[in-house]
Amino acid sequence: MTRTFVMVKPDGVRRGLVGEVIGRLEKKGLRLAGLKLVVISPELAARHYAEHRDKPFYDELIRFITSGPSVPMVFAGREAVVVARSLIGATDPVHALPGTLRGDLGLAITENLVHGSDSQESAEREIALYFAPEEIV
Ligand SMILES: Nc1nc2c(ncn2[C@@H]2O[C@H](COP(=O)(O)OP(=O)(O)O)[C@@H](O)[C@H]2O)c(=O)[nH]1
Ligand SMILES: [Mg+2]
Repeated sequence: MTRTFVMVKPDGVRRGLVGEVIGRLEKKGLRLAGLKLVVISPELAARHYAEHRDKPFYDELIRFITSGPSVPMVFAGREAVVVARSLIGATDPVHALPGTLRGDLGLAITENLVHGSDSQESAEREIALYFAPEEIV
């Protein structure tokens, strides 16, 4: 049993797609183990996306991710990191396959609905950024 970090980004919250994202992950069999609604500060955004600091899209990404409430979550289950990434789909919704969240529900690359950790190490780092241990059940 492993856990992963998933977050509905501000576009997903604005569009009323929180329930859709949670529903798909739950129906697959992942268990919701932590959830909150937060407006991410620029400081937290910079820590979350530190790996992208030098990318041309960084400033736009930080502006977007701090632009309104997000829904950070922890999901647990068998191979949770891989399963969540596969349900989310490719980074660019143009290439995300139908049946995935990004493939079915959007077209923009920065505003691509949902974040999912890309490895077990990233998952533990990201969970710790958003949740205190007692907030995960
Ligand atoms: N505008 C723009 N945004 C990007 C690009 N690549 C990634 N992003 C944004 O930055 C986030 C983080 O990128 P990355 O870790 O590579 O993708 P993810 O793990 O699939 O979310 C993505 O989810 C997008 O919101 C890009 O080439 N252009
Ligand atoms: Mg990533």
